[in-house]
Formats: sequence, structure tokens, C-alpha cells
Amino acid sequence: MKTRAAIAWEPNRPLEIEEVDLEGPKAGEVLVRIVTTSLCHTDLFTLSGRDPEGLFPCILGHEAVGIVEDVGRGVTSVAPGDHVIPLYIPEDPNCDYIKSGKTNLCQTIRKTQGAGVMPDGTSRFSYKGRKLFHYMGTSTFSEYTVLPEISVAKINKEAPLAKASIMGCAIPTGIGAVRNTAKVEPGSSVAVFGLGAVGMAAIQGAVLAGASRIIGIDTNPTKFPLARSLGATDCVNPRDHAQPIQDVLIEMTNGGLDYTFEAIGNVNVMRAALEACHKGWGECTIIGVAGDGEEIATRPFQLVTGRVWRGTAFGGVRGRSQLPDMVEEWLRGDFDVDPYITHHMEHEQINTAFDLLHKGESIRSVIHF
Ligand code: NAD
Ligand code: DAO
Ligand code: ZN
Repeated sequence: MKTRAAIAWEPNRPLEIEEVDLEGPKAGEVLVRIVTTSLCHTDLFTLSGRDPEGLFPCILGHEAVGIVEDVGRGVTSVAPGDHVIPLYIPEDPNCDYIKSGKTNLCQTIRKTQGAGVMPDGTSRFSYKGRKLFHYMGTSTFSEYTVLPEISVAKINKEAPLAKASIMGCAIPTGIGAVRNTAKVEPGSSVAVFGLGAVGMAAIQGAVLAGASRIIGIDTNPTKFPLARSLGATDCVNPRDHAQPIQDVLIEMTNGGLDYTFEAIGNVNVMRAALEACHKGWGECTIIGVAGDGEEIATRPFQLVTGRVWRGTAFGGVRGRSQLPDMVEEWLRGDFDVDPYITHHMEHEQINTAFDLLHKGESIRSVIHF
């Protein structure tokens, strides 16, 4: 079949929308019509050429919602008409990692997904006979996409499709980082570095966890009003201070934070986020994705004296078994998705969405097909 898709031909080149050839779903695969997709910083990062798994030409996009159109042989868990969220971390109940109960990092299709192809080693997308790579196993910047069955989460049809794409990455990542990875307790102090959609969701997660103090940190103060409205008790711009931000935060909190989160992808800020933790027990969770070859550093004495550095992917959420329940939480009103959506636009305007995110002028742009 043909599908209109935004092709990323090479790093740093605007996407080009073309009629692309898409092969139908093979055994164990699902054809999904994407209704909306939103733009996450990770798409921007991959287009920048700094992603070691970034392969070109490809079809980017991983934060989306859609409707199952067709299923391949042997697919039993979803059927045409089901509403689904694509998962860039699949969940195969037979995977040893999933069976361990210790992680959401399912490895069943890791090698092929990282190589930009479907589990059988081939791509479903091509343009004028040239192969296009899949991206993160999802490739949602296309009206239609094909995914492995283990890479879709079936959700309640009541969830508004014009907004539900945000449940495909930012919200589960931020809330999950607080809830599943850091396991923030009521009364804790929390600092969130980076107030994009992921950081905002971490703030919302901290509120849900009952944190008593929530400090949002960003070099762009236009993010502060939204952070405050979501529950940040204080907002700090590191550029307003002569001292390093970790020293500012330690002073503000009389010794440091119980929990910190880095949602930027900057290795220097990752260090500051660790060093802002309270001696003896403070824990820093890395959410941001740093560029190819970058490394983090601190004095080991920071760890010897009880601070902890950990990381999280998709907030530790197991997509098929836990994401549908998070959608229910949204529908019950436990948290809101609307504040994250600053722009709605057509597929043809996708490069505008990249510009807005790059300039820090959007939280999430939702792209409608
Ligand atoms: P975003 O671009 O919307 O937000 C990043 C924010 O960081 C911006 O508000 C920006 O002003 C701020 N910032 C930049 N440099 C800063 C600095 N030096 N100090 C303080 N603030 C600074 O991005 P997003 O979509 O919210 O994603 C955030 C990060 O999380 C990215 O690195 C993305 O790749 C990563 N991510 C990780 C996961 C995961 O599963 N671990 C999932 C989604 C996104
Ligand atoms: O299992 O080795 C693995 C990797 C799984 C993919 C993890 C991706 C996490 C962060 C990328 C940003 C998501 C938008
Ligand atoms: Zn994302």
C-alpha cells in the first residue's frame, strides 16, 4: 500500500513528506493507522545525528496513538478497530528480562529494532525502491505504520485520540521515573532539571507521589508558569546565579534533595543533578539522552557518601501491561494531558514542530493526519 510519510533523508535535513510504499503486516505484526503523533526531543536528537542508533534514511516518530487496520498471521491480542499506543520498548511476556520482574527493557526484538528493521530483518517501508529504516520500532511520522504485536498497547477507546499521543512517551516516562524508578515517597523533596514535557511529567509524578517540595530548573524561564501550575513549588534559572546550580539547591534545601531528575540530556547537568542530592540518601535519576560518545563524571566520593545515580527508560513502564492502566488514570482525572499540548498542526507542518521544540517555544506539538 501507499502511505504519506515524513522521510528523514540525512541528519539535520528537514523532513520530506512523500508517498511511501508500505508492505502489509507479516506474521506477528500489526498495521496501524496513526491518528496523531507528537514530537519528543528524542526525535530531534536523532535528526541531529548524535544518536548512535540513528540510521538514515528513516521514518522518525515514536510518541503516537492509532487504530489497528489489519493484523498478520498469528496475532491474537489486538484486532482491527482497536485503539493502540505504539511502544518503543516492547513487552514480550516470554522475554527473560520481562519475566525477571526487575525491568521493562524487553530484549526480544532489541537487535533488529536497533538496526532499524522488523524482527525478520527487513523493512516494510521503501521509496522508489530504496529501503527506508524503521525508527525505534515505531516510525509514527507516517499515516500508516507496521509494528510487531508486542510493540502495541491496547487502550480504552474513550481516550481522546487528539491528545493520547502524549501517553506514548513523555507522560509515562516522567511519571514512571518518579513512581517506578526513584519510588519517591510522600513528603520528599524533589528537583527536576529540564522543563520540557518529560520534566513536566516528572513534576506531575512528584505531585502524585506526595512530594512536599518540588523545584523545577530550566535555563528558559518561559517554562516556569506551566511548571508552577503543574505543582512546582519553586523554579530556578541557573543563569540567575553566580554559583553552580548544585550549590544553590543545597543551600535552598538545607543540605540537598531527596530525589533529583535530569530530563535534558546534558552530561554537565547530570553531574549537577547528582551533586544536588542530599548526602547519605539522595538519589538522582537520569532520564535525558546524551549524545554519542558523551560520558558522565563526578568525584567517586559523591557516591561513597551515599548519593545514588540511576537511569530510566520509558519510566520503567511495561508498555502492554501497565500503560493501559496509566491511560485509565488520565481518564479518571488523576492527571491531565492538556497542559502538555502547546500546538496542534497538520502532518505537512512537521518541520515547524521541529523548529518550535528546538527553539524552546513548544512543550508538545501534536501532529494530526
Ligand atoms: P525538551 O526539549 O522539551 O525539554 C528540555 C528542556 O531542558 C528545555 O525546557 C530546555 O530549556 C531545558 N534545558 C536545556 N539545557 C538546559 C540546561 N543546561 N539547564 C537547565 N535546563 C536546560 O525535551 P523533552 O522532550 O522533554 O525530553 C527531555 C530529555 O529526555 C531529552 O534528552 C530526551 O531525549 C529524553 N527522553 C528520555 C526518555 C527516556 O525514556 N529516558 C524518554 C523521552 C525523552
Ligand atoms: O534494551 O538496550 C535496550 C534499549 C531499549 C531502548 C531504550 C530507549 C530509552 C531512551 C530513549 C528515549 C526515548 C524516547
Ligand atoms: Zn520520547
